Amino acid sequence: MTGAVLSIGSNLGDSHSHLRAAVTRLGAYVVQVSGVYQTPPWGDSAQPPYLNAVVFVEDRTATARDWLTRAQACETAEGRVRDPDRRFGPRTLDVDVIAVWTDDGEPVVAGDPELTLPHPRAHLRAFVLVPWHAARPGAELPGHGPIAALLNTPEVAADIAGVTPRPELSLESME
Ligand code: A4P
Ligand code: MG
Repeated sequence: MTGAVLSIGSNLGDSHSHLRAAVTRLGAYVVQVSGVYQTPPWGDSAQPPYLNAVVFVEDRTATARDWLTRAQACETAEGRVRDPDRRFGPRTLDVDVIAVWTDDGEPVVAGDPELTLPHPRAHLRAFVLVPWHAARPGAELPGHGPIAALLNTPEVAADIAGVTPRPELSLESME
């Protein structure tokens, strides 16, 4: 069994609908969904704000690689088009595997460029950490410690003011 935290984000098209579609596609694996937040674009500021949330998933048989496959299937289903010249550019749906744990609670650590775990930029991203912390205040990002502490690092703290809860766009009823 593995549990995982997935980050879902969108800033093209009907973003709320793309997030809903991701939660629906993940289906029975979903054990909890964070609130939805409007977030400033990270890494490439010349694009609209995003809607972001995190999804907590579990599956008795999934490997870490299965979570990446499922994440990418969600992106493809929402018409995600990759622009090789614009790495952090706008997208209908981004689903990243933030961290994976085996059933004994051990985090999966991997340096493979195809699947790096924990996600190499998660500790820098208010759009991941704010929803995660709000949903699970005691959580830790493997290798980086408590999320509560990461929210106080300069890189993350600078972005927090721009992260706005959008409770009217809740995904929770879909669990
Ligand atoms: N990859 C390696 N590790 C992982 C992982 N843990 N999770 C590989 C997901 N993918 C992982 O991904 C590029 C490569 O990373 C793939 O080959 C995958 O196997 P991609 O999906 O082709 O392209 P991408 O999504 O543009 O990836 P990139 O460059 O890693 O960007 P990010 O990190 O996904 O950032 N701002 C806000 N506010 N909210 C957002 O959601 N998202 C991004 C995308 C930028 N800015 C954002 C947001
Ligand atoms: Mg991605």
